[in-house]
Amino acid sequence: MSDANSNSGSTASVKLYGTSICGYCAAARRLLDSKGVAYEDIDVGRDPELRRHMEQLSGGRTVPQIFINDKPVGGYDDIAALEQAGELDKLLATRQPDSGGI
Ligand SMILES: N[C@@H](CCC(=O)N[C@@H](CS)C(=O)NCC(=O)O)C(=O)O
Repeated sequence: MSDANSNSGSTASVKLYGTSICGYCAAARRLLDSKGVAYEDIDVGRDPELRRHMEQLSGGRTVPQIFINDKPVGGYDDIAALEQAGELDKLLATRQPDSGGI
């Protein structure tokens, strides 16, 4: 059982690291919302240490950074490209394998 996400059945674990004042974050949230997917919205706007953690995990320096099943998939442009390629739904439908925790 996870404290961060409670996956119901067949959906992926999704995390969005972002801020409240970022247009790309808003666009990413809109896209995820349009998919009806639950995600953890982690505000790094007032927490430089958390932002550094995000950068280390993702390898990206901008917000948002999105993770699907703990894999960094990039920012808004990246999930929009996945959507255009018809790949986003597949990723979102993939349930997180039991990772044993990281
Ligand atoms: N291509 C990126 C662009 C993201 C981006 O430029 N985000 C801005 C905030 S809206 C950012 O992080 N700028 C650098 C910074 O704030 O340090 C995406 O689609 O996510």
